[in-house]
Amino acid sequence: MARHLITSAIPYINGIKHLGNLVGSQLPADLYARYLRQRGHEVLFLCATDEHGTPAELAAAKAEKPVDVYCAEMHDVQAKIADGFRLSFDHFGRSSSPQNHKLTQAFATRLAEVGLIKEVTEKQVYSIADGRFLPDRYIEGTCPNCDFDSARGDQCDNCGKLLDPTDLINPYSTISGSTELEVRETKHLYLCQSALKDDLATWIDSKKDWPILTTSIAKKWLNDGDGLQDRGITRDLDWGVAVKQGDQTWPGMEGKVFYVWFDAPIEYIACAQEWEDAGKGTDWERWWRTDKGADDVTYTQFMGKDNVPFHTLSFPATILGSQEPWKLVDYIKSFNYLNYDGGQFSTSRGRGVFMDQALEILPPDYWRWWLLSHAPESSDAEFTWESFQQDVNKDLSDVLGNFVSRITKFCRSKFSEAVPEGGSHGPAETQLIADLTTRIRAFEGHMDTIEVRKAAAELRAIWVLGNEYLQANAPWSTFKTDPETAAMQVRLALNLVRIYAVLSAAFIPGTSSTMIAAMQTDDQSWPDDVAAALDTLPAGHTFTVPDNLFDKITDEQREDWAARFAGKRD
Ligand code: B3M
Ligand code: ZN
Repeated sequence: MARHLITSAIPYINGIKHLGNLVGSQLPADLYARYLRQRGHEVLFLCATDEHGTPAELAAAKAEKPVDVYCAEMHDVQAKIADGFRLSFDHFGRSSSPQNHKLTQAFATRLAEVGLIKEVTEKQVYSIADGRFLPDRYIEGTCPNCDFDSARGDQCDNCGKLLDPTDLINPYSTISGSTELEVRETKHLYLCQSALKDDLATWIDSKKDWPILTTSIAKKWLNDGDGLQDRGITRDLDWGVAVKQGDQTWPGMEGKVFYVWFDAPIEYIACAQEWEDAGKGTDWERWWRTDKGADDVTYTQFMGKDNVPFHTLSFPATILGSQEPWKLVDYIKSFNYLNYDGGQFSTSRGRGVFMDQALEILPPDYWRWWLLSHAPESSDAEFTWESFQQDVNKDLSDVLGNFVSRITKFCRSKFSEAVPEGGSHGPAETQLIADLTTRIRAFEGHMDTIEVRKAAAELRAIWVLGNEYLQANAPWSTFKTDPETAAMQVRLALNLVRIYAVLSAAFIPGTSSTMIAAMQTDDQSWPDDVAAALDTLPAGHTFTVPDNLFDKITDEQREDWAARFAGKRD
């Protein structure tokens, strides 16, 4: 029994995430959290919405809502969808929480105390009409390279050229449209990450077991020099964590906020405080302070590959730089991208399936199963409707669903809705137990090391063993000549239904509950000893035949959905 802290990258507040986002952090984190709880470990699984920064401001403006109102609403929307997918967060927090404001300010204050903060004067575009400095993407104008008339201040979307706002011809503010812009000097706080380079390199080098994807990105940033430039941690925005030292405004930082990537990872800690303050648990420091017991905690983070530099360098720089006893991450599981049907998911073009839409058309387990069994671990993966239809129909309906339905219905028709008595194991059962044992141990190994695809493949193979056993031993034939042996075969298979429910729970929790309910048992103990687990439901134990566990996806549905989610053409 160990203690595991698990966090998923916290999704931006500006809109509903697509299936690629889901499989890149929240869903595999949920898989792992559920599995560890099942194995008897103490787990704290945290996620939140990432609510600050320019994207939140822009999205709120587009929705014509005050940004705080917009964020509160979108947080609820995302929380409901997360529930719909049965993501088992112990708390789903908000980076805009008072706890995170306070903690972010405390970290910056502490970093200044130890001499890791410097002030840098920069030149930035100021809009007189808007009365504010404009972030690069709040400025548009004509591209000096291709004449495109709405190139952004950081990049031209037409020709791709990286730009500086001062490169634009006829620049204007995207907030007001005003062209009354001028370049003014503004001061910002920088975190002296370069001073921590050796500490970070030593720490990363000590992580021999991390996925190659994680360490290769970390080392690239570390050694290119790029990632460890001292980094601006403040911005001229209204919405965010005010730059303060304790309760006092930071001299010269009036009206500024911390950069969203400075406060967002701190929310991993603040979220534990929110969890405690919401009355869901006690003693958050036990999870986060190594001087308060967190030395025993194993901390695992889940994220897409684009988030890796912030979690291997920037956030550890905040933690290490503070010289305070905060828990550092032990393992970073990162993911490549999931593409959609020959291209990318696109929010602006409505291309691909978004989380709310997915739940409108099918229950969560269909999605959980396909996404996890195709998790983009070693390379990018691709969602196609053909693959989705084929794999869901085969794995869930033909293999698992069919096994459960066949054996429960057969028992009801030839015996009763109770586990039958009589007969004893022979060589086929001994072999099956040996095969199941080997595969279940392999499954545990993959789950322990968070190899999601391998774990899914092993689980599928475990389901297949049951079908093959029924096929080869055919209790429906045995029954005619040797009802005792048939009773034994059926008893074994009914017990396998319970075992399958237990093993599958982290992947398909809804279906697992249905199976457990049908078997009318509270016993969800893990099959440590397969032979013993096959005796859990004794002769005479009653059950019910569940409704079909999965409906097959028809060709017509597949075609409808493919057309519906193809997105608007450019
Ligand atoms: N919100 C980016 C993302 O959702 C960002 C992650 C923050 S983790 C602290 O991909
Ligand atoms: Zn251009």
